[in-house]
Amino acid sequence: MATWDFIQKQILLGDAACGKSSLLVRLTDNRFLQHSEPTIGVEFGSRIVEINEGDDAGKRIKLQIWDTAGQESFRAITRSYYRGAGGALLVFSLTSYSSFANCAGWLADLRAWGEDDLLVLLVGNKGDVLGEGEGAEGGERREVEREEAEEWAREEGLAGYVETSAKSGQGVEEAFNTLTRLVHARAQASLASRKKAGRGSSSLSSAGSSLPGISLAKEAGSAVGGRCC
Ligand SMILES: Nc1nc2c(ncn2[C@@H]2O[C@H](COP(=O)(O)OP(=O)(O)OP(=O)(O)O)[C@@H](O)[C@H]2O)c(=O)[nH]1
Ligand SMILES: [Mg+2]
Repeated sequence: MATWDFIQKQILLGDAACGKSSLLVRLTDNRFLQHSEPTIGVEFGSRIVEINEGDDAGKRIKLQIWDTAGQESFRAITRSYYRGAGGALLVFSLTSYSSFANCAGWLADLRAWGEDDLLVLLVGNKGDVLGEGEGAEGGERREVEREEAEEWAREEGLAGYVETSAKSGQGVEEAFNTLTRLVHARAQASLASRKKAGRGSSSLSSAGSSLPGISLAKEAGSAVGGRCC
């Protein structure tokens, strides 16, 4: 039976048709849907990520991923899922400049409705259609240069920028793993400083509500301790 030591919530957001659901399906099922349907409201996926360094090396994080609809008409619903997320993958398509330009609006939304210390990873998807990298098919023009995306991510203080292909799988694991480990490290640092300030133990009993994206340690669905992520 699958066990985990920590739980973390992440959200996927960005313009319609940039490939959010395809990234999730690639991560959770390792397959690609050529004709993926637009998401209605929100969908959910889950995956275990192992921590590879630091004090918690070898421990497992159960990642809960909420995949939101890019269509404007669902905005009120999808915003309600931002709460409690420790990480967000802000996705655009490398073949659509407008989907990149719209990331500013998505980020403003996240800042208005998400947790204060939410970590955001910028993701440029559909790398395979550019004729670059492993599994690339070519045929479409790159409309967003890597440098521009990296610079914007830096200016906005985001956790970083990665390029992916849900079709070939390139960069997908890296994107989710990177964000998960960064959120975990930040949560642990925050926990340590709270403990130092003498407020650690009491705030841990509220199942992750005190720190974004984290919750009590669990084993096979039942709480086994009071440790936070
Ligand atoms: N070539 C290529 N096509 C992709 C990739 N990711 C997604 N697509 C295609 O792009 C279309 C939209 O993908 P979705 O994953 O449904 O997009 P979405 O962002 O979830 O869209 P909404 O749910 O409407 O917000 C589908 O036809 C996918 O097959 C990719 O990495 N490469
Ligand atoms: Mg979708």
